[in-house]
Amino acid sequence: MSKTTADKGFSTRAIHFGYNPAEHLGALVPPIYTSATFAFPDAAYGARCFAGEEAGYFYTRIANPTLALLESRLASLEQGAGAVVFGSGMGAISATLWSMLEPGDEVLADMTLYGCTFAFMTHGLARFGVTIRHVDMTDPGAVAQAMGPKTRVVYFESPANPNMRLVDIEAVSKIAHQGGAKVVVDNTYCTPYLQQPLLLGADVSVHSMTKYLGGHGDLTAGAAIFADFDLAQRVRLYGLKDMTGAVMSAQDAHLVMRGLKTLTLRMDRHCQSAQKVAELLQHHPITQVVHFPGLPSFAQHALAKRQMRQFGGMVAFELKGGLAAGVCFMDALQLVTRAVSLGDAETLAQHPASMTHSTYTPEERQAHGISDGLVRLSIGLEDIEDILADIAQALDQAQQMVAAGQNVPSRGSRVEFA
Ligand code: 3LM
Repeated sequence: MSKTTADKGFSTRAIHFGYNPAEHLGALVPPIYTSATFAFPDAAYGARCFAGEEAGYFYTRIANPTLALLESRLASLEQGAGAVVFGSGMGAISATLWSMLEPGDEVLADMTLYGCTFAFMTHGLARFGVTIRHVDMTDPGAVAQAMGPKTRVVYFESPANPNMRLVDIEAVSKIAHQGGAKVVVDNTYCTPYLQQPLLLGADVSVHSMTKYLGGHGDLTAGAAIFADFDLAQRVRLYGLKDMTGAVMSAQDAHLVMRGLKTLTLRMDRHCQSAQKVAELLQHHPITQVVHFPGLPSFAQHALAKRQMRQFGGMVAFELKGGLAAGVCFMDALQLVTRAVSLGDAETLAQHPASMTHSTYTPEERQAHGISDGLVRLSIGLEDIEDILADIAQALDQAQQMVAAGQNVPSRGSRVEFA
């Protein structure tokens, strides 16, 4: 029997849920089961496992004790009926959607999606007879208008990567359910600590655990958490087992569970520091616009306060002087690291149009609200004074470049578009 922590607080469950050292020779940290396969006591038992008549472990691509512990912990944290973990966030997204859709079905997706999710839909699913329609989900009325008889899945991120637009999860879930569709929310930016989509009516919450859940930039993993256990089983036995094989390693599951132990502490710090960075950006004369849900000037600030526990660790902004000024800013950074990904201890800066969202054509980016001048920051855990000082000096350099009338980046950097 595991220690009963189901009724305990979020941090307690993130540390203890589903595990009792007394059942594992007293080991404080859960053992890592690296075995790919599991011995059958006799042939009939093996046959029953394959027939789904035995609950035992038999092959890690389907289930593994270390992965199962992480899955139960994630389901507890986001109050789902079940969870499935994957080898990447894209593994989670693709396995989930492969399992929910058939040729002829339609997905309603928000305008702004992470670049590879957009590519999976438009270059992937669309080739297999699924219609993808994009609608501005910041307006729930637009979702109601767009729902059709073939709409099976309503899919969005909130906040959206990279421009931070929010979607009212509760309102859109109601509309989707009225039309007979299921709702999948990418909750990567928030983690289960900041936002709980299933409690707001969504059916599935997907995560790239490569980001805040792992938290240290040293693993690639994904998860899907389900309101309905039967759908979780379908995604495991079809989307994971047969369609993608995107299985997570037990070592990485151990690292994610280590990350979960400090999730609330890290998120509190990411959020506090991001607020300060957003305020610095807002007050700098070179800044054109800052996208951060915690700023009172953010168009959806009221929704953010209602739907999110805090405002997250991601900030996006544009400088006067557009792309050239943004590139100058990025190249002037000394402490902040130029890299894609997010949710790490290190503060990271990247340029969505040429990096994470280069899967969109320039025309698509324009239509989908991803402007060429946008710069994205993932605020890390360094001392806030050091983060602010580095960003301030890089902003000053960009300002000097713009004031000098230069419209090419100072160090000869070039950003090319596909
Ligand atoms: C990035 N994002 O820098 P993996 N959903 C969201 C994401 O942001 C991501 C995924 C899913 C970034 C990765 S870009 C080459 C680097 C909201 C990933 C996919 O498969 O674990 O990478 O997650 O924005």
